[in-house]
Amino acid sequence: DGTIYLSDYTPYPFDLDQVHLTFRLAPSATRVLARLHLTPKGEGASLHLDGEDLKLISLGIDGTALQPADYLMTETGLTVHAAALPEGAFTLETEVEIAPNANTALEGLYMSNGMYCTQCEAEGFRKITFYPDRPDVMARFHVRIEGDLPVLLSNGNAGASGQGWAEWDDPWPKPAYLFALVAGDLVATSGKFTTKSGLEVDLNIWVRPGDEDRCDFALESLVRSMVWDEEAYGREYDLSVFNLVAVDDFNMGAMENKGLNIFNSKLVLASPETATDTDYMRIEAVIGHEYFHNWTGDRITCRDWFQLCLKEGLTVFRDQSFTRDVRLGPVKRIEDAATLRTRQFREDQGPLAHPPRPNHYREINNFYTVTVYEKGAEIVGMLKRLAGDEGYRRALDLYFDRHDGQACTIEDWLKVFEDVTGRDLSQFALWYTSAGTPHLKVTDTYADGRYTLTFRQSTPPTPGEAEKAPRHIPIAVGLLDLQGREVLSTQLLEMTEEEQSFSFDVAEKPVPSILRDFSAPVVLQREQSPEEQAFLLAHDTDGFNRWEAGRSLAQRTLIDMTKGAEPAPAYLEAIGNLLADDTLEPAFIAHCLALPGEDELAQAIFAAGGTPDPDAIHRARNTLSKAIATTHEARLAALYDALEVKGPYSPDAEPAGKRGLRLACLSLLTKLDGGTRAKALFDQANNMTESFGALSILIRAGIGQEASQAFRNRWQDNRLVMDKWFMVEVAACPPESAVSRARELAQDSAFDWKNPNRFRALVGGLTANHAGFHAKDGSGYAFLADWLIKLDPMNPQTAARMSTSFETWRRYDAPRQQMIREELTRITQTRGLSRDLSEMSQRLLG
Ligand code: B3K
Ligand code: ZN
Repeated sequence: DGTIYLSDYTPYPFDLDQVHLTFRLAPSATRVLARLHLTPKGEGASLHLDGEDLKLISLGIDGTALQPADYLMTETGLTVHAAALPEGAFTLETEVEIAPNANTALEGLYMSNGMYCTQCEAEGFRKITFYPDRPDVMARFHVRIEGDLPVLLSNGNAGASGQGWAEWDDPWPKPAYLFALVAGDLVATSGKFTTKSGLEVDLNIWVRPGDEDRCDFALESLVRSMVWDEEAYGREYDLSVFNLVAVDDFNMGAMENKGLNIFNSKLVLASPETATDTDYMRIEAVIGHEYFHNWTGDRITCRDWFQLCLKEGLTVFRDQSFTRDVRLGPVKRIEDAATLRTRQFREDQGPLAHPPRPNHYREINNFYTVTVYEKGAEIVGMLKRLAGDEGYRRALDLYFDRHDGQACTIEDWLKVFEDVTGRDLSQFALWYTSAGTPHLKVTDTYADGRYTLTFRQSTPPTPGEAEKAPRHIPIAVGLLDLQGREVLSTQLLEMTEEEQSFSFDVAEKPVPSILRDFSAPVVLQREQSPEEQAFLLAHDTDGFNRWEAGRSLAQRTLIDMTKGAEPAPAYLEAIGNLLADDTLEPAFIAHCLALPGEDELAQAIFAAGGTPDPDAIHRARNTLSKAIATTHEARLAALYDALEVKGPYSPDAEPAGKRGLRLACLSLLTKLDGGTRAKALFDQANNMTESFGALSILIRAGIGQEASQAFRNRWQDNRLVMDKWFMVEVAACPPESAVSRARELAQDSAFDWKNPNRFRALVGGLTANHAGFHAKDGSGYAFLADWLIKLDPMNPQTAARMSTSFETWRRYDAPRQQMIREELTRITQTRGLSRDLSEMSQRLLG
């Protein structure tokens, strides 16, 4: 069935050192001429090149055309028989024709608003020319672009150019997935950077004319990233130019092509009026991420796609550390851990669970997942804890020394840590090769001055893995006395057995703070009273665990409320203490005030053996918010007034934290004031954070119509802001009208469903509305399935990605399960389904 297995890996039988490409651009008939300099590694191998949707114009070797009997062409590639190959090195010449303007999948060479651009990862280069399209074939690229457009870009350093043509040379060998080409009418915001060793680098952020006033922050972020990588990892940039281009039609966030990063425009363009604090933060993080790939991805790449998390997990870990260093540290850890738990634990809990390094796939694009990225980053974080800061730095230095210019595996990566620390990481390697989230049960005893913590680990089964071996789990622990003083500062316990105990000498029975800083991606299971949780929320010296205590308290309160309980007084009181504590960062308080999301609650209820009721969850959250507001109205109102940020907008962490907390207060106060404050803020706001924040709050309260209309009128010509509008209209809409609102908007003339951002805004807006998507009559499921089926022939990648909203189906009651299964079955039975969506829907059905 086309499944590809890790165990089938074999090296490519040819060396490819140089590649010459000439592009003659034309929207419906671009010609691509390729010359590949190949040297066989052994004898007798035939030459296989990947190629899809290519019209072959000519094919020759060393200047002589090949005859039909010399080769075989199929839907997926071209094989030149061994007998037709000369002995020793040779040059293969091909010319093909492709149609960028017909490329709606946005993979390969395609067009977006009159501009040519490429997306080659994972296997898009084979839609450009015949080539060994695999990451372990690394070559030096020389590119010539011919086209009647003012800006013509490719990887590496600029070569000769003239009217209507330009040449580019990339001195660094790279796999084809890092190739990029951009051609269009573009303008640059430019800067300069001098590396530590004195290399002068031109920096350019390229955008469509009209967007150039929203590029400054992207440029600043790039410079910050370059400085940070020199300081934190000793990594310098290695070309005389770094180009970054913003594109409106893009399947994902961004792409790390060597020297020519291509970005979804939503992750580049920002001005105070159009971008929120969260947008600014995302932009900085993703610019960092793609830039950091230059070393962890480009200079050292993956041997095969099973190793994807070698570059992605490490690079996410690097971008998270970057954000932590340049913004507010502890809050960033809370955000990253919370994302991991809501999204990656959810993946592990369902039919799509897979190891960070999978061992088989049908369509690799389906494996750009939270497990590969975010869990991959957690694994790097655990390695760092085990190796220590200094050991980690030495391991990374060795990794860069030993593997620069290579295509590597997870084994290579773990080996540098083994060599540097002298540890045996064979058990640790299970984090990469096995799926699932370990559950860690904790019990404690105290006797004769000895406090003992006992941990028992077990991992629920995942598809294809019934039995799970114990993992190597780093558990950071601290102990507090009853006054909240630390009697044991953070220690790292290393658990390797199924059950293990650790003892400490302490004068009185302490309160433990376990899994500090979220030291391992596991589910902690422990008996804890609401009083103990409230105590830790008030006193824990570890920022993450402090937040975590409040989170668990909120979660248990809400779950009890879905069964009819009243809001827990312990929780309401704890929130009051938090609001009164002016030693805390506003951003931290804001995170503590945010209730667990509806989907997260559904996940927790299911994990505890229950069946979530989406409407009851929605009601419980509303009721609890209202109870918080009523109990603490005066304090919230005072905070709301005190937190006003005056003066010109700055996206820095401090004012952003204040705005965040202020909006959290506003959201609660709106339960009581009929929207007076939110309407006033909406009218006065001079930045998108507050304008959009107020709008969302009004829509959520069911009183957003006027504001929504005004917002739309004001921003109808701004694509990125209109995406926000589509999203919030459905995501924040009261659940009972979510599906009808989504249907209405799908008919709206501004709903350009072929644009991935707009599609995700509307369809993703519905799936983000938990109780709306899970409407009892199944209309939410039908809406999603209809749109996936419609989008799939156009853009399989985005369709497949959006299908993951169905991954939670086993959580719900029998009628809902039945309806989702029917929708998934309808999808699998659709004729001509893409490999992407067909693999996903089959796996989803399980
Ligand atoms: N490496 C790209 C993702 C490519 C996705 C292909 N379907 C972006 C990133 O992780 O930096
Ligand atoms: Zn990446």
